Amino acid sequence: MNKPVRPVLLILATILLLSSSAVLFAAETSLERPAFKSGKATLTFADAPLKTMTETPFAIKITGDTGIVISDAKLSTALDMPDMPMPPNHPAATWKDGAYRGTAIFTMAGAWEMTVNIQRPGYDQEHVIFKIDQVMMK
Ligand SMILES: [Cu+2]
Repeated sequence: MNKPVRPVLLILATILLLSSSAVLFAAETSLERPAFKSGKATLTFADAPLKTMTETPFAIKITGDTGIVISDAKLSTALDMPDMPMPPNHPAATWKDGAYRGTAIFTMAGAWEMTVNIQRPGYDQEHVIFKIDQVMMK
C-alpha cells in the first residue's frame, strides 16, 4: 500500500549488511614463517595497511612440528628496518588468550622486520624473522 517506504527499507537493510560485513572482514596483516623444524609461527597485526605512530596490537602463534600449540615459551622481539639503523624497539609479547600478544609502534614509514626469539624450556633458542614489506605514513 504505502509503496515509497520500500526503497527506504531496502537501503537500510543494505547499510546494515555492509556494516556487519565490514566487521567480519576487519583488516589484518598476517605473516607466516617456519619454526621448530616442520612447525610454524604466525604474526598477525590488527591492522592493514600498517601505519606509522599507531599502537598496533599483534598476536604471535607458534605450533611445533607435531602441530601442537606452543604456550610454554618466553619471547623477546625486535623491530628493525632492514635499510637503516633505528633506535631499539622491543615490544613485549606475553601469553594471553591463546597467543603471545603485544603492541607495536612503527616509528617510520617503509620496510620493517620483526625478529622473534623463542625460548622454550629444554630447547635451543629459535629465531624467526618476519618481513614486513611496507608500513605507511599515518
Ligand atoms: Cu628508519
